[in-house]
Amino acid sequence: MMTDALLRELRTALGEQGVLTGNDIPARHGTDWSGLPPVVPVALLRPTSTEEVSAALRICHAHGQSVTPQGGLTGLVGGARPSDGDIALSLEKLTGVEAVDLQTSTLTVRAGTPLETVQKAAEEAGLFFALDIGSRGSCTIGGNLATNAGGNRVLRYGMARDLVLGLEAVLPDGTVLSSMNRMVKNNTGTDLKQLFIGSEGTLGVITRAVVRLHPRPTSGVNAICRSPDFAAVLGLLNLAREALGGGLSSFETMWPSFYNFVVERLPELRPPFPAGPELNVLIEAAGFEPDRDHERFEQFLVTAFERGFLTDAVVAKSEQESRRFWAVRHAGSEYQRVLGSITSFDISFSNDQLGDVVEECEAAVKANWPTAYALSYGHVGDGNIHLIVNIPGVEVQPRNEIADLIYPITGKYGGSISGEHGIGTRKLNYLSYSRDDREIALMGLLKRTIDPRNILNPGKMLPLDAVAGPTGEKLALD
Ligand code: FAD
Ligand code: LAC
Ligand code: ZN
Repeated sequence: MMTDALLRELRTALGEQGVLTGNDIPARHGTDWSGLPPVVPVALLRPTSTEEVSAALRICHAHGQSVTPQGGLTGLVGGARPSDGDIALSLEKLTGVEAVDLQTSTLTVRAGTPLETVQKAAEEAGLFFALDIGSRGSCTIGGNLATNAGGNRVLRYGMARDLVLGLEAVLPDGTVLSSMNRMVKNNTGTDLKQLFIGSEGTLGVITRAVVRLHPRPTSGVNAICRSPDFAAVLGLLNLAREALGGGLSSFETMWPSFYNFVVERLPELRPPFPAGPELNVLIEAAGFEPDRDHERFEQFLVTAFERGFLTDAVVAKSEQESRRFWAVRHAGSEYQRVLGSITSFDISFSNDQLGDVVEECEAAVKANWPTAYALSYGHVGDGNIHLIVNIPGVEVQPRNEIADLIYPITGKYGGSISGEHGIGTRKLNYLSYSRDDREIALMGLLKRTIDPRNILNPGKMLPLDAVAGPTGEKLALD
């Protein structure tokens, strides 16, 4: 519980501006993009340095006060939404690119910096930061690492995890762990930074990072292709890998359910094809030989057409048109506005299963709610799809019933209940579809070891009973 003494100590450490309470706390700190109702934190901390983050956590730890780390609040699973009685610790004042190093192709950045700022800083230095997601303007690099974000270019450059060389994090008791490594190779024991990447702010607060940059491509081609069925989409993917090689950077697929909804309900996005039964694939290729890259892409399309992998294709003729294609692909971010409350999924599989999975999931939803929308799209190159469900005219969407249809299908195919968005609180009850008892027990043991007072983002990512133990029998080998 927050006491006057705790508040006083925090104000001494962070200054008046660093600790907001009551009506001074901006409403947006109550929740994230999960659609969960807001919970006003008991205080909002806005540290401006690693030392202040450390001081704040040391004080909260001593008082047994729970803390929710917050980045750009674009998370989709409730990870940054405070629980009752939590203090929110926002990284919004810990911003800025500290250095771009051309020799090592690395960039050193503070955790609260928006992703788009990092991308621009790399670009200004003539290099390229490959992580890219639809929320780039608002999400922060710290949040991207805490969630191990995926996005549009995983196919070529990997997840956020693959783009990090060094990390600084503050442990729940205030200890600063600084591994601001710029080396590519460093096999000196357990890679500790990976503990914090993807653990959703439950093991430490990320304060700084060293990220990898890549050479900046000098040519880019974006096209939307129409494929008659999912087998053709897989054929198209294999051919794209073969024909475009390392140049292939995105392979995003929109099933007819998703695409036709955009055509009918969001015509202002000007999708290039009319509604139809085909699948639509947004392909991005980026290279270093502008003339030859375009030629190679054209040849790839011709071969794909000859082999029946596509029936039509539109290649963007300008930057503006490329952006328009991507806006169609990112139309999912408009769905809450158009449909109201939605239930969304972020499931992943080996990519050859996606055709059957989508068919089964959409059919299961329709069988229960014949008028429902079940809209499928996603990162087929990575085996990761998003499914958006809405039952029209129903004010309180039956989220649990919908989840109880989709997650068993995910389990049946041996898939993951989260390809990229994480567990937060939204998916806590379903973790066991993707992780067995021993895995969950080991995660609990890690949490207890690093955060014995359970003050950092408690109740997120791991069910509380897994954190409380016991672990003995569950971890014992047969
Ligand atoms: P927040 O939402 O503030 O926090 C997310 C989690 O990280 C919380 O658990 C929080 O406690 C923790 N956290 C935040 N900062 C820190 C820190 N410094 N240290 C420790 N823990 C921290 N995600 C994808 O993976 N791929 C996509 O393609 C994608 N597209 C999106 C498109 C839209 C339109 C939207 C709204 C979201 C999308 N997302 C996507 C989800 C979201 O943007 C990502 O999860 C993003 O990485 C979250 O960053 P954030 O700064 O907003 O974090
Ligand atoms: C996307 C987000 C929702 O891929 O992950 O659009
Ligand atoms: Zn996604």
